[in-house]
Amino acid sequence: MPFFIYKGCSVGDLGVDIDEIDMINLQKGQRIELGLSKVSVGLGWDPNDGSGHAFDLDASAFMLGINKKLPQDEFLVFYNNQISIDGAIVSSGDDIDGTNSDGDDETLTVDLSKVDNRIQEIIFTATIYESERRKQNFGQVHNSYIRIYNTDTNEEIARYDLDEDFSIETAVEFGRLYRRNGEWKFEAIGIGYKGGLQFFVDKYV
Ligand SMILES: [Ca+2]
Ligand SMILES: [Ca+2]
Repeated sequence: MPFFIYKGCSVGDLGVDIDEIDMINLQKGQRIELGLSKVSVGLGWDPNDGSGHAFDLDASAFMLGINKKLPQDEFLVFYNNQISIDGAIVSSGDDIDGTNSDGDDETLTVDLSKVDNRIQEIIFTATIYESERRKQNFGQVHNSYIRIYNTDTNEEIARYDLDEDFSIETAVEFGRLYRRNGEWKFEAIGIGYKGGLQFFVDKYV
């Protein structure tokens, strides 16, 4: 089943032109043992205060099996599927312009105790919707960031400031939760791309 990555009835390009991969060093490869059962990924940004299109950033989660692919489509949590089939990841919903909050505008909450046994890792991404058609990149989106934190204590585990660390990119593979010896760990990935959600769909579906 092909993914329906468009919102509503809008039609634009898919932004699949991946011609450059930019790796940064900040926190890259940082690994942490979580020792907790609930974590949240927050994506925040300021609305466009100038003319032109709204900034519509999207947080997504790809839940992967041992072959690094989704076992089934419903293990992708994104704007058109706001809960994973096992109920482990729930999205707060799609903010289309960054006006939801002065903090996190979109949140993915993960209950690790509910994750399906087939899932070995969970990849988190941030992308700009229709970035190519709207001629946008993270550098234009003030105070844009993605972070992961302990849901119960609000203690931050890792964070990237997207407008500074990925200023010329439009998609970021933020990090991954993965199982090791029955424990969940987190690794910051921090790789930016010029593309959209379709790039990650092509990679993991
Ligand atoms: Ca959004
Ligand atoms: Ca905001």
